Amino acid sequence: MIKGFLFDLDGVITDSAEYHYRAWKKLAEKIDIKIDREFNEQLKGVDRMNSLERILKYGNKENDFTEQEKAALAVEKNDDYLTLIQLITPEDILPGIMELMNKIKEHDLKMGLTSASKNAPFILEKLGISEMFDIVVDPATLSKSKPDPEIFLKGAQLLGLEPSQCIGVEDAEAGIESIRKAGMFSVGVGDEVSMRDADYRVETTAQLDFDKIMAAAGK
Ligand code: B16
Ligand code: MG
Repeated sequence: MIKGFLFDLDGVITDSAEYHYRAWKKLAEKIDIKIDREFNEQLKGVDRMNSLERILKYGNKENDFTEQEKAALAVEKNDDYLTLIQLITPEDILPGIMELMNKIKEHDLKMGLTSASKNAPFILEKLGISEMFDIVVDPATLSKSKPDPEIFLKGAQLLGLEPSQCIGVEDAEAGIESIRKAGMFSVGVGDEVSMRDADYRVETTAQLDFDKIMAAAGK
């Protein structure tokens, strides 16, 4: 029986995925690497340092920087990202998300946040929805990035639930893999190709419907 939902943040609750893309694109251009939206799909859900490594590899520059230089590049990207997310307001909650979260609360189910982003608590504050979450997994406490299941397993544990009692909601390929490996029912938001492994898929968050999701998960 389903007793809780675990939500990804970027690309599911709000479109901060777009800000990550813009900040990475700017940084990549500075070091002569051109990235596009198609490549960006591979960065979604992947933590900061691993995202940088993927960009460097994509530009054949994986051996061009020292660890210290890489750390500085990651800081530069994050500073840009922080500037972009200052402007987030409750109006930036994606369509359908408040309705879904309200239904979850009405049914007395638990709710947790399983975002790889170290900036997630700040964004929840900006969106005005921090208090809706029973738990927020701190990615700094994890040893492995999505697609490893660690973050979703930790989320279930903090909620006091078995993984099989949880539904995970994601927009990233790495995130869906993480949910599935954790042994949870996965809800994917996105196109058919990137969400091909999701147990249940919607094209956009506006189509997220509590009753349909629960029916698909077999309650
Ligand atoms: P930060 P999610 C992920 O968040 C993003 O999808 C990914 O693009 C980003 O690199 C990662 O968080 C780390 O974010 O640099 O803010 O710590 O999708 O898991 O909510
Ligand atoms: Mg995401």
